[in-house]
Amino acid sequence: MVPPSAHLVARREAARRAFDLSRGAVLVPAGLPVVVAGTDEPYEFRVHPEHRWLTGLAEPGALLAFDPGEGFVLFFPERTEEERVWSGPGPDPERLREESGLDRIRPRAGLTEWLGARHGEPLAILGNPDFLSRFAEYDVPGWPRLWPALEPDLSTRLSKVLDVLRRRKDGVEIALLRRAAEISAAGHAAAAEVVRPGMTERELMTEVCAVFRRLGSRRDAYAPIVAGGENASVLHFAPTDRPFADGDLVLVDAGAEYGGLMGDVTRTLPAGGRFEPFQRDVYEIVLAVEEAAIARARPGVEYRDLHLSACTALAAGLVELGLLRGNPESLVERDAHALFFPHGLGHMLGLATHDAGGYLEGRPRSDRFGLKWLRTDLPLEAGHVVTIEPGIYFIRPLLTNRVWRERFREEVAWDRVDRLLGFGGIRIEDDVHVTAAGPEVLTHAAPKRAADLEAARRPSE
Ligand SMILES: [Mn+2]
Repeated sequence: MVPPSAHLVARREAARRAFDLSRGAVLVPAGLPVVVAGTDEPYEFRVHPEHRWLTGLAEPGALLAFDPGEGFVLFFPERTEEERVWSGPGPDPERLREESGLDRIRPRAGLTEWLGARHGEPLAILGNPDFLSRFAEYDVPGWPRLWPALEPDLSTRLSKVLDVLRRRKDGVEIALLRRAAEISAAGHAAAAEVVRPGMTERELMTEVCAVFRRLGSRRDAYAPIVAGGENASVLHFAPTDRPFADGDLVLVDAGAEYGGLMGDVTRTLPAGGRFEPFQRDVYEIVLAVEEAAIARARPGVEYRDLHLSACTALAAGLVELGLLRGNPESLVERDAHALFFPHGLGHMLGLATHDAGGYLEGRPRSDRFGLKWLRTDLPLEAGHVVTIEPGIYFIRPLLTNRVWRERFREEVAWDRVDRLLGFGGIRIEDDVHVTAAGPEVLTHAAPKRAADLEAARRPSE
């Protein structure tokens, strides 16, 4: 039988080889709880993804340590009597050993000695950098004397090594991502059934997140976006008590976390159960662009090319709608499409919603208006999991900006655009596992064809 921690042993072995250290030491702190200022209440603890990827654990205050001679050691916090009175016994070393597959599990009180024995060696700190300011809370009060010279270049190099390793998801991650995606899709399917005029953004968010919790997700992957009407033109809109009007489109971007892995799904729904003709025209353009990009998400394809093809297809759609004028390729070269689609086509998905490793080494981010918010620029490989999320929005701060209006005087039908400033926006987003056999859409169970969304709407009692 394969032990449940075999994949973690394999990850650490891959990291050990890729670190390629003949001397020196590495610390990977999990992170400490952060207290809300002015209260004695901590924010919900989120373990650093590098610590979780290497250990499978999410124990506040733990540190993974490594040196090429001894290998990996986990230092865990032992609780004081007072902590045991208020918060229970704390982590059990036997459970940590089983879950992580690590042989060396030691109380954190031994960390000072471990560091002292390696004094003078190059040291890298990965994981949560809170160690550098909160070393005393990690039981290393003598840190400033113990380690006067840190090697930031080594830390940067090793952190990039982990970014590269984390790109290709292993079997356990794929299984958890599938489940996170299924749960996320179920929440969106429920939203399509219950959305209606008079319901507020926060009420709809509650319906979606209740499905996530019931299906075993412990928390949301990110702060949910639920936006009715013009609010949907704000890319990261936080839901309010505003009720939906009958003709509103409602953009829902919400995902469940499962086993530390993230789901990330967006659907845009007609609040009244039917798309109006112009809404439907825009919707069909975005959907066709999304499906075409998904179909092309295969090993060897440059994500940036997927993004640029999507931009060209969106520009062609906007020309058809009479909102842009000209040849779609030249419109994209001039970034005119970015007035309506300013963000990137998507991102890597994993232990973080915007996961590590999105840019290939040596590729800088562009400062072009149409590319600067692209989060992914690398050739896709089997085992990558990415989102595909095109959209068309009517974003007031962009579309009323005099500089843009002057620069794109000829390309944009401004009189028509001005009448659409209250439209909001449409985004459609799925999570895609890239495989040699073709794209696996992990979130396929969330309906997205216009007719399916209209049919999903439960009749009002
Ligand atoms: Mn996303």
